[in-house]
Amino acid sequence: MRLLVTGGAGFIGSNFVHQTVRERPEVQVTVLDALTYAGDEASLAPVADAVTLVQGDVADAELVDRLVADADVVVHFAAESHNDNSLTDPWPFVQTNVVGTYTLLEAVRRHGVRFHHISTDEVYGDLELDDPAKFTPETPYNPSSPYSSTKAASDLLVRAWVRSFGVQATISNCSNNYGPYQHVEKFIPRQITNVVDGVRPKLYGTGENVRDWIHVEDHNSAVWTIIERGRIGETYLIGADGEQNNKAVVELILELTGQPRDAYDLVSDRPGHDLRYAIDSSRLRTELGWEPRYPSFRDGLAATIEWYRANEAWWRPQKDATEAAYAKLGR
Ligand code: NAD
Ligand code: TDX
Repeated sequence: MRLLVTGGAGFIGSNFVHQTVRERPEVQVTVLDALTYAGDEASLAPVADAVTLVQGDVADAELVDRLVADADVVVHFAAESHNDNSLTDPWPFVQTNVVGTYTLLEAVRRHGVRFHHISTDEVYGDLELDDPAKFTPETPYNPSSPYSSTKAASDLLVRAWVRSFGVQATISNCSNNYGPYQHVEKFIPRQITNVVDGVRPKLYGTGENVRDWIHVEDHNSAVWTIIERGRIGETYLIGADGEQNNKAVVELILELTGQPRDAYDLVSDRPGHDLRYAIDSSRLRTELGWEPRYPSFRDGLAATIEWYRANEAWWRPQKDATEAAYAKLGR
C-alpha cells in the first residue's frame, strides 16, 4: 500500500507515521506537510529512513494532484489545530482546513483514491457539565470556534463529495489526544513544561471544563481500523471514556511531578470556551471491533510527563514564543 499522510510532521500525524512504520512495514509512507510552526521534521527523525517527507501545502493543487496520483490511500491530518490561535487569526484555519480539504477531495476524485478524513468532536459543540449525554454520529453539528467551524465545514465537504461524486471516503471525529510530540501550546504539554520550568500551571476560567482524553496511540489504532474495515461514507466517533475536568488533570500533573496539588493559577477564560466534550464510540467498538489499548489516563499521563522530561531538546525551541503569545492574551 502506498499511503499519503498529510500533516504527518504534526502531533497526531507523526505518531501515526511512527505506529505505521512499526506495525505495518509493508506500507510505503509519504508525508505531505507544510512544516508550519506546528510541524517539525524532528518528530519524524526516528523513522526518517522509512518515510518520504515532502514539504508543501495541502492547498497547492498541482503538488497535491501529483502526490495523490501516486497513492492508494490518503489520510488527511493536516490542519490548523489550535482554538486559541483561531480566535486571534481565523484566516489560516479557513485556508488550510476548508480550502486544503477541498483541494485533496478534488484530487482523490480525479484519481479514484481512498480518503480518510481526520476530524474532531468539537464539530458537535459542547454539552452541559451535568448532562449524562455523549456525542453520537447523529448529534447535530453546532461548532463554537473558528477552528471547530472550519473542521465542521471540511467534514461536510467530505460527505458531499461521497454523495455527489462517489468519492471513497470515511470520516473520524476524535476527542482530545495526549501523548508525545504534542506542541507546547496545547493544555497538557503546556502545563508539564511549565512545571519543568518552575512555572505554575494555568487553568482557564474555573478549571471546570471537561475534556474526554484519549492516548494518541489509541486514536491512531482506530484510524487504521477504519482504513481497513470502515464502511465508505460512514462517520466514526473515536473516544476512550476518558472524561476529566481540567482542574483534575492539572492536579494529577502536579501530583505526578511531586508538587503540591494546589500549586496552579486560575487565569482569564477562553472566549466561547466549550464546557464539555464526551464521545460515545460504540459504533466503532461494536461494528469494527476496536478497543483502546491505553485505558489508564494516569499511566498514560505519567509516561507523557517522562517523555517531555527526556525530550526537552524537542520542545524547548517552541516554549518561549508560545508563552509570549499567551502573555499577550493575559493567559
Ligand atoms: P498539529 O497542529 O500538531 O499538526 C498539524 C500538522 O499539519 C503540522 O505538522 C502542520 O505543519 C501541518 N499543516 C498545517 N497547515 C498545513 C498545510 N496548509 N499544508 C500541509 N500541512 C499543513 O495538529 P494535531 O493535533 O496533530 O491534529 C491533527 C488532526 O487531528 C487535525 O485535523 C485536527 O483537527 C485533528 N484532531 C486533533 C485532536 C487533538 O486533540 N489534537 C483531536 C481530534 C482531532
Ligand atoms: O493553558 C491552558 N489552560 C487551560 O485551562 C490551555 C492551553 C488550555 N486550557 C483548557 C482549554 C480546554 O478546556 O484546557 C482544555 C484543553 O485545551 P486545548 O489543549 O487547547 O484543547 P481543546 O481546545 O480542547 O482542543 C483540542 O481537542 C480537540 C485540540 O487542540 C483540537 O485540535 C481538537 O480538535
